[in-house]
Amino acid sequence: MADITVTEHLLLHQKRTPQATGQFTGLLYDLILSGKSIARRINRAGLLDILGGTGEVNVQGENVQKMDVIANRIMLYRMERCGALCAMSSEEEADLIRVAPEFPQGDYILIFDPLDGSSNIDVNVNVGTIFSILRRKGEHGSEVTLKEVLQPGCQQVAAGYILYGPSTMLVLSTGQGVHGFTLDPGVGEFLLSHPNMRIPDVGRYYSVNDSYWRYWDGAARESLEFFRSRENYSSRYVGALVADFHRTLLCGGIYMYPPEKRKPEGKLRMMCEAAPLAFLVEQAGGKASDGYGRILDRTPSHLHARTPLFIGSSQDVEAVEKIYAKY
Ligand code: AHM
Ligand code: MG
Repeated sequence: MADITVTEHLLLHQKRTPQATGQFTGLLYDLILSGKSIARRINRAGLLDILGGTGEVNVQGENVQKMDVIANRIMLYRMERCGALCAMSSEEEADLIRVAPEFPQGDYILIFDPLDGSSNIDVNVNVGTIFSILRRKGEHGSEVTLKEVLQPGCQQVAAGYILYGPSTMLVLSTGQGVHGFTLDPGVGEFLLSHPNMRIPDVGRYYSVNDSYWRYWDGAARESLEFFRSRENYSSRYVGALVADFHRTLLCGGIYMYPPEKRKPEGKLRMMCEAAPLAFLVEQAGGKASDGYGRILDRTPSHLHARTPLFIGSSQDVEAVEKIYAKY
């Protein structure tokens, strides 16, 4: 089979979708380029002075890693110049970033976690960039309002992630299935390696940080017991959502980050983590829930809103929802 590059795939998709414009394809192209730049640095992490923390604490109250800052800068620099965006929101930035007037303005909004799982980077374990793309509702060229950005996940026009693992992978959906591309470092291109990804209806692995058990309510504890007591289920937890999600997508199963007494909203961010992965999982035939309902139906109250997350194989997520319904 001839190698299909992600650019060829996008152009083919653009031809098949009448509403797809060159602007959107250009946006993805620059996003992919940003991912390649981040991958290049991460691949040499132990050789460059990019390991460890900066000593700062971000808007989320978490320690900022040097590589968080680098990945965030790469994304902001390139994407502000791409011509397709009017605004961006990053996990590392407190406020909405409006594209400066000296750059061409587009109609899309980019939400991203520049480096998910960054506490793993010092130990050379997978990390990734998660992104979500929305279309603005306001008039082209006018100042974007926060309300335009706070859209429910079902309105995303595209979502995906770049996983920096043993190989670098791009997993992307523009609403027509999920497709995976692997970076061929020799060619310098992402090549289509996983067309039409589908998640099994029922899984093999459950993935949760059960050291927080003592902070959980009855529903979360019962959910863990449900999977723990089943035959053929094994446990896996990387501690980088993007990596745990990737395994769940390929092998089936469930990833859980329930609410806790200390964190009633859970830990994960709705806009830059839960919603884009929920979009992908549904496109692949799976489900994503906050325990009580579909993640993609929730409208975030603010840019950094958090949510509990149960995501993966449809039957596994349904089992958790049944447990939550009793409480
Ligand atoms: P980050 O985006 O700052 O890296 O934080 C989110 C990460 C997720 O990737 C991961 O699943 C989770 O935090 C792990 O949290 P915990 O250490 O509480 O298990
Ligand atoms: Mg994250």
